[in-house]
Amino acid sequence: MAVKTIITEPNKLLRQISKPVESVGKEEQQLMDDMLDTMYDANGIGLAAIQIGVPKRIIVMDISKDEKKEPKYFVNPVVVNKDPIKNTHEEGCLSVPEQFAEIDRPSKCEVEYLDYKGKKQILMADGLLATCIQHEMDHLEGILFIDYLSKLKKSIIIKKLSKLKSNTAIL
Ligand code: GNR
Ligand code: NI
Repeated sequence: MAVKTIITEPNKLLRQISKPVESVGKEEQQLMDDMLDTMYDANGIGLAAIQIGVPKRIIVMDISKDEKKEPKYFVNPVVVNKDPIKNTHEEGCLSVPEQFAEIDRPSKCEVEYLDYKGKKQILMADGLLATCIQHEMDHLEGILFIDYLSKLKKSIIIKKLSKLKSNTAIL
């Protein structure tokens, strides 16, 4: 159990394509525990392994609002079906701090994955769950939500983040 440092844009690591996990063992479970700690510590609702520098196809999520935690673990997730109807949701990202934008994505999707115990599962997601799982699966491909914005909007955000980084470097 440990809180890790979340990598922020601009950083080439975030652009890596994550590799499939061969099996869910102790090492992967330890990683999922650390990812969940890191996600809760940062008040996020999802986290992909690459955000803490590990290029493995592993995601943790918890979209529950109340105190009762409902962690979800996704290893090697694959979208097997998506709704042609799109839904717009305001997105943020722990790797793109303090920036938000409305992003269109399929409103529903079906995802196949392995759970914490390595058991094959299928999930039908809609609403925030669908938005979040698609945002996280983008991380596995090195894609960030700002990639869907116009070149201008994206460059403004990256400039802000670079500035933010150079300021924190002095402190
Ligand atoms: O905490 C997060 N909130 C969020 C809100 C709307 C859409 C996606 C997300 S995911 C984000 C955490 C994160 O960066 N995961 O990769
Ligand atoms: Ni993110």
